[in-house]
Amino acid sequence: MLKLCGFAASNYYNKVKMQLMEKGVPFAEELVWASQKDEVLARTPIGKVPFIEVDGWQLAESQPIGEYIEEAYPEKPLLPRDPMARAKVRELIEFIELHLELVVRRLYREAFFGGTVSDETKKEVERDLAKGIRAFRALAKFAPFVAGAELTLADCAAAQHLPLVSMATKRIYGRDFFEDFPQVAAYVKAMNARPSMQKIVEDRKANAKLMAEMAAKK
Ligand SMILES: N[C@@H](CCC(=O)N[C@@H](CS)C(=O)NCC(=O)O)C(=O)O
Repeated sequence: MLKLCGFAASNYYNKVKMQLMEKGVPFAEELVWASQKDEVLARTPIGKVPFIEVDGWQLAESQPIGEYIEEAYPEKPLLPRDPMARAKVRELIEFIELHLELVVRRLYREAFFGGTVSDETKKEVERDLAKGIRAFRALAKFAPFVAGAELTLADCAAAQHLPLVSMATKRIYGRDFFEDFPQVAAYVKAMNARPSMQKIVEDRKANAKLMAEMAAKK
């Protein structure tokens, strides 16, 4: 059986988990923390999660993992058949991850982990996020799903990453950078009502609690 490895507070882990649940693919989970320890690097070459293990293979990076799952489990596809429609879904994922999530990630240390981020970084993130949000606005459909009428892999990514943009910008700048793009909050609410997301949110909370307990013991 396919094994999903990582931790439930990870948005990239949950991107894959949502895909598996939405498709009804049976899977097991193993709690693995991101790490540079040899035993972790032996399973995921840059020490990041998620990775999957299947039939003796290990595969890292959520996007190739997602593409593998689509090909290995073609029932209930989360990529459209039409080549351009498929490419547009992948384009949205790239924009959400490269130009929103990876930009806002630079704030997480202060927004979520009790650290600090320099004023210079905050200014750079503000500038880069404005560009990323403008691009995302031009691409996102919310009709009702992020790429159009059907649930796709782009929703598995968007449902995890978009709330982080709102949460982190609220904490760092005192305002949600999506505040004048109300379709985002309505979309996140609708996605959170799906059984897959309810399970993800429940597991994420339990994992975050475990992380807090571990941090308190250090
Ligand atoms: N591009 C990677 C990103 C994965 C990622 O950044 N995972 C985080 C957890 S959400 C991680 O492992 N961080 C540890 C690190 O950066 O060393 C993917 O799509 O899987």
